[in-house]
Parts: sequence; C-alpha cells; structure tokens
Amino acid sequence: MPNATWTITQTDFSPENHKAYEGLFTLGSGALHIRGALEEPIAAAPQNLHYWRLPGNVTSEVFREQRSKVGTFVPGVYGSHPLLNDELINLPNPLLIVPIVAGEQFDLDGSRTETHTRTLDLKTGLLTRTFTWRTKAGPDLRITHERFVSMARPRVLAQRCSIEVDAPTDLVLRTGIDATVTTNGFSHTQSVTASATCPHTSVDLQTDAGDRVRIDGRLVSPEATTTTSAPGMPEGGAWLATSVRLAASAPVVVERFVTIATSRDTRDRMGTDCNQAAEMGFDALLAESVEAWSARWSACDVRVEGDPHAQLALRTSLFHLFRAHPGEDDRVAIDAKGYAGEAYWGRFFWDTEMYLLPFYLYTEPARGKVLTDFRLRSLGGARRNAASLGLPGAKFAWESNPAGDECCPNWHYADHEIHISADVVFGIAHADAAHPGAGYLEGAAELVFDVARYWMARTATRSGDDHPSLLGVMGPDEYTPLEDNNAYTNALAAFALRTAAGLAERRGDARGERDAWRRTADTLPIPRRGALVLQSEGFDNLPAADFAARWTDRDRPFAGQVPQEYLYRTRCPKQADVLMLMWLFPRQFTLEEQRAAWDYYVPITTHDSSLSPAIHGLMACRLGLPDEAWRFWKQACDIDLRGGAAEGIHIAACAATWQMAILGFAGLELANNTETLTLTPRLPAGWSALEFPIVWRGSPLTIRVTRADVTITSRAETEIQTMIAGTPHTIAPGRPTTIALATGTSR
Ligand code: IFM
Repeated sequence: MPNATWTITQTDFSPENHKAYEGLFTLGSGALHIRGALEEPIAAAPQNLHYWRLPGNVTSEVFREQRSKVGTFVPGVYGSHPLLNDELINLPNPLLIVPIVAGEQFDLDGSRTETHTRTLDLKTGLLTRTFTWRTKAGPDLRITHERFVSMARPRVLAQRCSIEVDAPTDLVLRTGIDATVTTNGFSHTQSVTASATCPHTSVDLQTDAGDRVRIDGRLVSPEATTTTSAPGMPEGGAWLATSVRLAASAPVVVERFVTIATSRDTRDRMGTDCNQAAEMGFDALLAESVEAWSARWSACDVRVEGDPHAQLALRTSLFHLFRAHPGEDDRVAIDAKGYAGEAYWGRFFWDTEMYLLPFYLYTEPARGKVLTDFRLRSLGGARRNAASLGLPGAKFAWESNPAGDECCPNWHYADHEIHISADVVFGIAHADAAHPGAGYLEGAAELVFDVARYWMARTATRSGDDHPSLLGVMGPDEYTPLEDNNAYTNALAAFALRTAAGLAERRGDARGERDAWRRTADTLPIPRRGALVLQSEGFDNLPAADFAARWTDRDRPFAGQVPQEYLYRTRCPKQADVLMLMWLFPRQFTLEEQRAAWDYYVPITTHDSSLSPAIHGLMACRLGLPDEAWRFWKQACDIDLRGGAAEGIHIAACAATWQMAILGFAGLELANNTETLTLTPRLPAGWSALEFPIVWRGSPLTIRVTRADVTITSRAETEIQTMIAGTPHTIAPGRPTTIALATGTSR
C-alpha cells in the first residue's frame, strides 16, 4: 500500500486529464527533465505538428488542445523562434517502449486495458505504471513500466519494463527515440542523424542556435532477438525491434538506459555514460539515485501532522523544487514552468527572486547562490536590454533567456514591467542578509550599480512636480498597463537605489552618484489616499470591474471571460501588487495601512495568476485572519495536484506553498527584515505540528511548531538569539530548546 503522503497515484485515465498528469509526473535531475508521457505514442496525439504559436496575452493564452504533449528538456538548450524569440527546445522523446502483439500496437486510446495505474514516489523519484493489456489476438499481458531520471547521474534516464502472460505469446517490443518532436509547433532542428545498431540507438542533432545534442539509448534484453529493421518502424528517429517468446508466468524484463549530452557539456561527456549506466543496471542506478534524493529530503522536508493532504501538497511542491533546480549550473535558472512544459518558453521571470529564491536560501543555500550567480552571469544581456531602449546601465529582462536578453514578444510587458530589475537587486540583498559574510552584495556591485544607473535614467520629473516619477510602468498586476508611480515598482526601485548607495558608501566610492541615488530613492512617491496605499496614481478612479455580471464561471480565470481591453480599463488586479509590496516590507507600512490595503484589494483581485493566492495567504497570517489564511492556502497549495500541470509545473507557486507554511503558518520573518530569528506561529486549526529544517544566517536548525510550543534544535556552533511569539530566547547549540507559547517560558 503506497504511503499517501509520499505518493501520487493516477487511476483515472481520460483524454481530459492526461496532459495534466504528464506535467505532474515530470521527472528530472536539474540537468534533464522528462514529462510524464506514456511509453508508447498515442496515435491521436501526434508530436510532430507544425503550427504557428503567436504571442498572446500571457494569462489568458489559450493552449493548443492536444491529448498529450511529450517533453524532454535540457536547461540551457534554446532555439530561436521567428515570432516568439528564444525558447527552450523540446528535444527528441527518448521514452519509447512499445509492445506489439500479432500486429496490434498498444495504444492507450484504442487498446483494451484493465487496472491502469501510475504512481509517482516522491521520496525516490520513481514513476511506476502497471496495467493489463487485453490484446485483440487473445492473450492478456500484465505490463509494468518503471522509470527515473538519476539524481546522482543527472543526464541518465533508466527504464525497466516487465511483461507477464498466462499463455505463450509472441511479442515485439519497439524501443527508441522519436526525433520528430516540435516545440510549440516549431522545429528547432537544423540537422539530425539517427542510427540504430543493436543494442544501441542514438540521435545526434544540431539545433538552429548551433548547439549539438546527442541522445544515446542502450537496451538490455535477455533471451530475445533484437533487430534494427522490422515492419512498421517509424521514420524520424532511431528504433530497435525486439522479438520475445513470452512463456506463461515467466516475466520478461527489459531495461533501457538513455543519456543526453549536449555541446554545453565538456567534450568527454558526449555519449559515454550510456554504456556505463547499462553496466550498472537499473537497481544499482536506482539505489544511488534514491540516496541522492534522500539527502535532499533530509535538508528540506517539511512535516505536517494532522493534515495528510497538506503534507502531500507540500511534498509535491518540494519534489519539483528539488528536480527543477539546475544544480551547480549557474548559466541557467529555473524557468516559469519548472522545465515541465512548453508554456512560457522556458524563460526566467521575477519568479526567480521573489518566489523561488527564499526556499533555496533557507534550505540549501548553495543552490540559492546559483540563482543569484545566474543574474550576475546574465548582466551582459541586461545591459543590452537597457541600451536597446537608449538607456544606460542594466535592465533585466521581463522574460529572460540564459544570456539575459529580453525575449518577451509582448511590448507592454517587455518594455514596461520593469520592476524585475529592482527585484533582482532585492534578491541579492535578501541573500546577503540571509547569509551575512558570504559577500553577495560586494560580489554583485557592478550589477547593483548598473541597475541604479538604469533607474536614474528611467525616472522623470513632470512639469509642476518637485519629485521624480516612474511613468508608464506595469506593476505585478498585469491587468493595469502603463501606470504612473506604481507603488510596488517605486518602492522596489527606491530599495535598489538605496542598496546601491549603501554599497558604494561601504566601498568608499565617490559621493556624486550615490548621493543622487539616495535623493531619488527618498523622493519617489508612494501614492496614497488616507491610509490606503494606491496601486498607482489614479488607480482608484478606474471603475471597478463588474465581477457579478462578467465573471460568471468562477472556476475559470476572469481574463478568459472578458477581453483584455476590459481588463485594462477597470480595477481588477491580476495578482498581489500593493499587498506584495507590504508582504516584502512590513516595517514600511503600519498595520492600519496593511489592513486598509487588505480590505480594499482582496475583493477586487482576480488571482488569475498562480502567484497570487499564497501572497494573500501570507498577508492573512500576518494580519491575524486565520479563516482567510486557510482559504488562500487551499487555493495555493495544490494547484498542480488539482490538475493544473498540463502546460508545466507552477514552480513559483510550489515555492510560495513552502513560503506559506514556513513564513506564514510557522511565522518565520525573512532575514532581510530582522537579524533575530523571529517566529510568530499561527498553525491552521487542523494541523497539530509543523516541523522543518532551515539554515538561519548560516546556522542549520530544525524547528518544530505545535499548538502549545516551539522546539528549536540547533546544529550551529554558537548561540542564536530568537524572538518566539514576542518573547526573546537564546538557543544553545546541541540540545533541543522548547518554548511554551502560552507562557513564553523555555526548557
Ligand atoms: O511572473 C509571472 C507573472 O507575475 C504572472 N504571469 C506569469 C509569470 C510567470 O510565472
């Protein structure tokens, strides 16, 4: 019986939900990601379609209706699309193991099956599929497929297929690599060579961006005849056909090992690992990979007692956060779909700093550093983006490719959603605060100064004003374009300017520039009406969107039910904007202001973005609104588990789920707001305990929060000062310290 808090099981196969499971069951290792497609093709869902995907409104984009979308992604391998700019390439599909009996090829749509089940074991990264195929020729085949992408050897995919029958049966297994897969309907293949020589298959391709990708497969199949030519072999790939005489109750087991190497790797890795993997075999590779997974789980697992669904939702998020991080490779970050789909073209957004980074900073700090190093590496692109607009300094891309170049094909986001440049600086400053002494800010001085120069050039003083403004911007609320003095953007830009000024001062740099940076930071306005912080100037003059009349189906995004034109001329924020600002800078706003913002923005916000509910949940925790916190947790925690993963994993929402548990329910304050480890627990009614490891300013700790107390076990070398539910405590290293929440006493 699988453990319900460690496994996701699918028994409900249907054309409607198949793509969502493909996304949810994506396996990966940081360096290779493979969607949870089936081992055999679905005839009704060809993967080689050519069509034009056009740049559309980002949220209400309607994706192509397709029963299945396979996906194989190697971070960093991008191609150039003539309309959409650079996109992550969906590489050839290496998964294929297709059973054929008496000429009938198994196809989940048309074949008769029984007890079809897939189970993803989150602890080990093993995906298992079992079913019985009732062939037209008569015999029933009991088939089990297992697969994993090795966390220990990140470019290795291992597969095992076991087949059992009750009566002797002749079976052909066609295995191989399909090199005809297109990305968003477009082929990025410049040239391709496919070859098969028993037991090897390989595809060697050159992308339109000049990268070389080599996929090698090796089959290990005892007691079988394998050939490279057999009737019906598909074109555009490398295939083997293995003929097996199945004897009753004597399962035949076939193993397959696939490696993917690219010209981004060092030369000696090209095409060598596959044989090594085959020599090790499935079980040994799995054992090694499970060990690597278990190290990740010990560093990060969050345990919820009293709520198995919340536990599963959190572990699902953690699973994808482990998988999606690129390891040591700082030439890339984590794309918006967590390398689990073609949506958002494999690009990097503000999601990196504001959603993903905190998780890594507080659990596996070296991985946090990879994300900030990525921005340092892509500074050249940010400078090109600024120069392309005739501006000095560095402007980070709203949708970045690995080189940092703006790839968003929609001008209103690309040119105007400029808060990203300040978000990048915020992320680096946050890392600096979370890991003092690690030199994050000093190491990023060039970046921080160039971003400040960009902000200085981007501000303007209107005639009649005595202060600078940021005009014509899009804040996090992407349904209100071209705002003047968006509060979030101004506050973040001011933060970036102050950070630059402080850094210049610490380095002893000349005064001129830094004084100007500070002056501008101090005079950029935050629009207000009484206690209410306005999203932007005149925001409250817009008419409210008529939700009652126009948002008839509350289960679908508002943007799918009204034209973009309506979104743009009414008040209906897509996501947290002012509340996001308040979440990040609690000390800049009084509780009265935060409450006024909550009362004003919550009723008009659509939460069309998956990035929205968790931030609202965090604010609800801070404002002491447990019912609201719970309502937003329910919206946020299982977006992909609930069927949302068809186009990829909402990886920022995965990280936001972690944030809601740790920063919301356990009430940990971010290190950029306090040097003292501060916890204000507010466990949901159904949770009896929440336990998690964190690294607090370099010190590894385990924190356990129950309804009655907080226990901190420190593995630090020195004492740690804490503030638990408003009472100060000193935590000594070594033994657990328990603080009673009612009395504030510790033992
Ligand atoms: O970065 C987000 C944005 O805030 C809302 N639309 C989707 C983007 C990618 O996740």
